[in-house]
Amino acid sequence: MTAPRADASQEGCVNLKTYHADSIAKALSQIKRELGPNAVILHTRTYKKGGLFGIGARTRVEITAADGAHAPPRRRRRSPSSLALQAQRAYGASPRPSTQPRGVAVATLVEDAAALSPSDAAPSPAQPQTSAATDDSLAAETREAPTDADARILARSVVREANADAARGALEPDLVLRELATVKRLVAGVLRSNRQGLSGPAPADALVERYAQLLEQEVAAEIADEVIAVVREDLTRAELADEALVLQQIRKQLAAFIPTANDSFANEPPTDGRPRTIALVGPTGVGKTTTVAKLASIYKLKHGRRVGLVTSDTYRIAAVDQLRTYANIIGLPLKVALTPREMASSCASLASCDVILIDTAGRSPRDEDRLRELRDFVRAANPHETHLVLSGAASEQAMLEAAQRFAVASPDRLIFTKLDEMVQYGALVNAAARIGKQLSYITTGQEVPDHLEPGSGDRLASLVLGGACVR
Ligand SMILES: Nc1nc2c(ncn2[C@@H]2O[C@H](COP(=O)(O)OP(=O)(O)OP(=O)(O)O)[C@@H](O)[C@H]2O)c(=O)[nH]1
Ligand SMILES: [Mg+2]
Repeated sequence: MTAPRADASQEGCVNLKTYHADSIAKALSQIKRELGPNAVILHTRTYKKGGLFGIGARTRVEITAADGAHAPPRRRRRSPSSLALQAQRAYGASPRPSTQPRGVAVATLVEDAAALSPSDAAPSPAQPQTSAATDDSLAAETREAPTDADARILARSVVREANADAARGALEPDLVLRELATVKRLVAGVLRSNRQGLSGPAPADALVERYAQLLEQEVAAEIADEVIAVVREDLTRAELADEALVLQQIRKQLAAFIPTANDSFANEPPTDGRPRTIALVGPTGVGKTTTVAKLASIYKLKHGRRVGLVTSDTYRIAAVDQLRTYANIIGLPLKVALTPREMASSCASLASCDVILIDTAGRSPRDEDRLRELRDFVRAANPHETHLVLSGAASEQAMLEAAQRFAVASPDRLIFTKLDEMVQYGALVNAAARIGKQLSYITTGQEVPDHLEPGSGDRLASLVLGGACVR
């Protein structure tokens, strides 16, 4: 066992210190001794030290903390408002008022950690929770005892670091699980300590489990917080003890963050008398052509519509052949448009169809010339629906960047593909909430037409909460 080590650093008047220890409990204990019970945790991570070629290396915990006198102020939790508004606030153009890092008061966590492994934590008399924050306007709220939000901040930090370490291969899977278990217990401890005076069993265990699950699935912290807060407020204590009900409510609140089209395979013809014209745009290789084939097949074989296909993808060798193969199998007319003018005439020539599906060439989100060209093709088709196709196998950042760049083509719907290749589904919720376009379809595999479903917030929320991808 190695004694905890602290590296002090002064940033302006803020007393910041980084502690290294064998366990969270030891580090928290030392932080409390040196920085006082109001110290705040700003960052945590785990890493390996020592050993030879990785053999026998010890796992160490690094925690950066500031003394309570300079703790970033806590904000009062927002009163619940419409979830759409909350999503916009979480991700919209106007950022939240404060993006300051926030910390978690140490005292309660030390006691929780001590309860987990008594030998690790130094004995510490119970101390009243007060804040030394000097901002008068916030003084009242910062004098509150540590809240669920504090525990969640620590949980988020540890889960984020553990996920990042795991992604880099720096952590063994069982260590990640142990970290997560510790976090769950810490969060549960704080939730329980805030419920002092209430009799009966702690009702929030199901909520704690689900909160940790949302974080593990990489649901954005703002969304996870909001979901948990709303469910906690909506349900009575007795209802919070009902795991099935908690799960159902969390799914409902999470689903509310995902705008959904609700008009997949719509029956009514468009009011302008033209065939329902549907274009798919998106980055290369995300599954546009396959999805066009799935849609065409379902429209024709399941809904009995007359379907026509147009492709403007003449860049990739064999791209036309790929769609032609599907057109021949399903028995559909296919037009090839080399220019925007040909796109318009191709659509006009399919006027007797009920539905026209347009496949476009995949474009790099960074290729502005090609994106403008794509925009001209789409404009010439004048579609009723333009679906941005994004692969769930891509990172959330890549999805958001693609959404930004493909805005030139004015998409009004969103299709997520390749859900069968995903391990964590939180990025889909985050991206859907932030992009703000209606989710029209999801695809869950390569098979035409089986692996396509209408977009559903409830379905994505179920995946996040452990549902099966392929039905
Ligand atoms: N696992 C999985 N693979 C899929 C899915 N949808 C499409 N694919 C596969 O992804 C690959 C690319 O699909 P395409 O339909 O050619 O993609 P695209 O967007 O048209 O590609 P470009 O035209 O080159 O931009 C193919 O191997 C498809 O079988 C899906 O939902 N899951
Ligand atoms: Mg294609």
